[in-house]
Amino acid sequence: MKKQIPKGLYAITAENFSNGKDNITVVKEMLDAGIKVLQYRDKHKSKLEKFKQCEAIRKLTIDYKCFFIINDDIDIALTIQSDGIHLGQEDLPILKAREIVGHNIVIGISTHSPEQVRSAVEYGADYVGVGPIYKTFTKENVTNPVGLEYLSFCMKNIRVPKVAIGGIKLVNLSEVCKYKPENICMVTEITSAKNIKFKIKKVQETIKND
Ligand code: TZP
Ligand code: MG
Repeated sequence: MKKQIPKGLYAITAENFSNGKDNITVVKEMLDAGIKVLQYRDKHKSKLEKFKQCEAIRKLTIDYKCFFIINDDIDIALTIQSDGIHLGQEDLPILKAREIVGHNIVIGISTHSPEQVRSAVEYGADYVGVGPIYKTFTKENVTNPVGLEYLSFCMKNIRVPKVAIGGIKLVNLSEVCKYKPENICMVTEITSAKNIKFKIKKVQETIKND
């Protein structure tokens, strides 16, 4: 059976926004708090540093039964056998990525417009990122916010799982939940929280109750 991204909260590493903690420390806290979908994203480290962190995280995510996705690095994803790979609009085309990873690794694609999301599905994306919903300072060269309107379009027209992302915080989570995306992604709201476990608990409660 083909792997599927579990529904719910989707966390992403962001070492620059982690109160001085390294990715491994933050990931351990996230896993202890019950995170079931995690993406490794690091735009500054060398390939070797990323590989070492991903190798350690792969072991942890297996122990904690957490779905593990790697951003950008298909070679690392294949080497450590992650559950998924996440690509942007300027990465390898989906068909080429699929030729490399096959069907045992899920492919997720960031999308920012109806054209992009339709094309992502047509070429076989297993899930799509939908965002940035709100303004965010976490990602460099990020596109302008697409708003809840684009999320609404995707919910009505796109059959693969939708991951809402970008500027989502505990304070605006309820309005995103109204659209019922399969996944909600928060980066800095979690990585920079003083108490990651408490923050995840609050987020999970809000997702469940909405
Ligand atoms: N892709 C689109 S927005 C974003 C990424 C990686 C960053 C979202 O970060 P935050 O801190 O949840 O706004
Ligand atoms: Mg990328």
